[in-house]
Amino acid sequence: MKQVTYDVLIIGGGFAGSTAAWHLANKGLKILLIDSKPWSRIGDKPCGDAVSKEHFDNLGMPYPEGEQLEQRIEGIKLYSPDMSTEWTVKGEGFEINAPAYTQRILGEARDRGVEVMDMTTAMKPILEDGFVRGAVIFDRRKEEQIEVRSRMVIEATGYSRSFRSKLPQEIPVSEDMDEKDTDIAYREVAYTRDEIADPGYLKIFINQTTSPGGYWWYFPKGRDKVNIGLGIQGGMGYPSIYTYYEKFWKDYGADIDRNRMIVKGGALVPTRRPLDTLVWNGIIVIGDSGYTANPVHGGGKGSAMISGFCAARSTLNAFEKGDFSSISLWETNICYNERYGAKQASLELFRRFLQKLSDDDINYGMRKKVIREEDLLEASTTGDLQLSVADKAMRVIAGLGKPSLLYKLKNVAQYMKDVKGMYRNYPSSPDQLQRWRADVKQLILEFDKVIS
Ligand code: FDA
Ligand code: PGT
Repeated sequence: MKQVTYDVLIIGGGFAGSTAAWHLANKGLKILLIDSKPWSRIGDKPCGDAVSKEHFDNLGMPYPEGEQLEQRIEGIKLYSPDMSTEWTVKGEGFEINAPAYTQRILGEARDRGVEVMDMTTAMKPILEDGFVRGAVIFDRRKEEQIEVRSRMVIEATGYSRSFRSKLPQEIPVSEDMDEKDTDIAYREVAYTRDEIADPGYLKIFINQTTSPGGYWWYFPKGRDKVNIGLGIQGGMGYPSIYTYYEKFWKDYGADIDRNRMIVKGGALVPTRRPLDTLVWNGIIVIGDSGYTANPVHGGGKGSAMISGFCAARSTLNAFEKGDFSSISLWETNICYNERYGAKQASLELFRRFLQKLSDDDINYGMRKKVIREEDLLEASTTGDLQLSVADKAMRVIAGLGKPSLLYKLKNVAQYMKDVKGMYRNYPSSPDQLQRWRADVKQLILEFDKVIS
């Protein structure tokens, strides 16, 4: 078999992998990025395509422009199940053309020296002395297997987790997930018959009947094009996602012309805290494969970028030290958890709570502003649901007269705070991981009992 050697092998060129490549390019390392897709389809995966502007600012990444940008976003409108309450959350963002933007980022990385092989799949890891030392890959253009030896592998295979799932179980980054910690999501992008009235706003419709454990969305891509779809919780034995789509699409997007469809498709969204560790000897896992999406709204492109940035930073440091062990790469976890992971843990609990609410609870909660829109924004931006908010909510709920899951809100806020505290005390080295992980699991078990 042909053998080649690189410093870094990046597997997957989606938002996570291409961001890592972009930040690593031109830094004196020999880098290979591979993706199973042909170049023209890189970045093309089922997605709502909405990304907050802040992520680009925080990471020094270029804004989408030209064909990469389909609509500037000014905020999100959130609708209660009975449609009687509309909340508006202000915030700048972009509705992007994901393939165009991803190919731009990857193209810039390639221009600055990163080698890119499309139509090439990582088949299996090369493992030696407990270290990941590369991968056997298959190049579909030349129909040949190649052994790629590298000091480091950055695993960015998306929700398929197709590389890290082949690692032995004793390597912590092989950790699997519970299907209930996912949403199954499906979307169509199509032209509309009428002009969209306020294309600057993303619309999110919460309804446990039409999208149990998730929501419907209507994300404009200009005045006459829209990305419309829904998520439902995985592992619950619900009917297929298509059944829901076919049954309810007219409730949310009556104006779409399905004869003028541009693209359709579905995929999984992880809705949990990140992998307990994103690194092990010789490997960093990023993006959906590392469960980096936001547990409450399912958006994962911004946090995939954060994880790519953190991976690049610690990879550069590892090369400076000449040490690719889990201890050396550990700072990836610290970097990611500080920037997003701790908030995810807190929002995982919030998500578990929200998914148990009935439509009546949500109608009531939104109408009476048990939580106000700014509190929801604050919670989904920082992961903090203030206890003062929960206190106020208790006073509102006191007038409710019937027992409700909403009564548990104060407990929920406390647990969210506690789990964030645990992430603030994230282990400083791998040897403390097992203990910490057991504590986090214990807290989640306890929380589930409280809200059951
Ligand atoms: P991504 O899946 O993009 O990339 C992985 C890449 O790895 C792919 O290109 C694949 O071909 C490649 N690959 C996999 N295995 C390989 C192998 N063995 N060898 C070589 N290549 C391999 N997020 C958001 O921010 N805003 C939104 O509006 C939405 N909406 C939304 C809707 C729907 C329907 C879904 C399913 C998801 C969303 N998300 C979202 C989530 C978002 O799409 C997701 O979090 C990111 O795209 C994840 O980016 P990654 O780079 O991690 O994976
Ligand atoms: C309830 C479980 C839901 C499970 C998930 C469903 C999966 C569906 C499929 C995924 C579709 C993805 C849509 C992505 C939307 C992007 C939203 C967005 O960009 O949000 C911004 C940015 O957040 P960020 O975390 O990326 O960045 C933070 C910061 O900018 C950078 O540090 C923030 O805006 C919001 O968060 C608005 C709130 C959205 C809430 C979604 C609905 C939740 C349901 C709430 C019910 C409330 C009821 C209360 C009653 C008490």
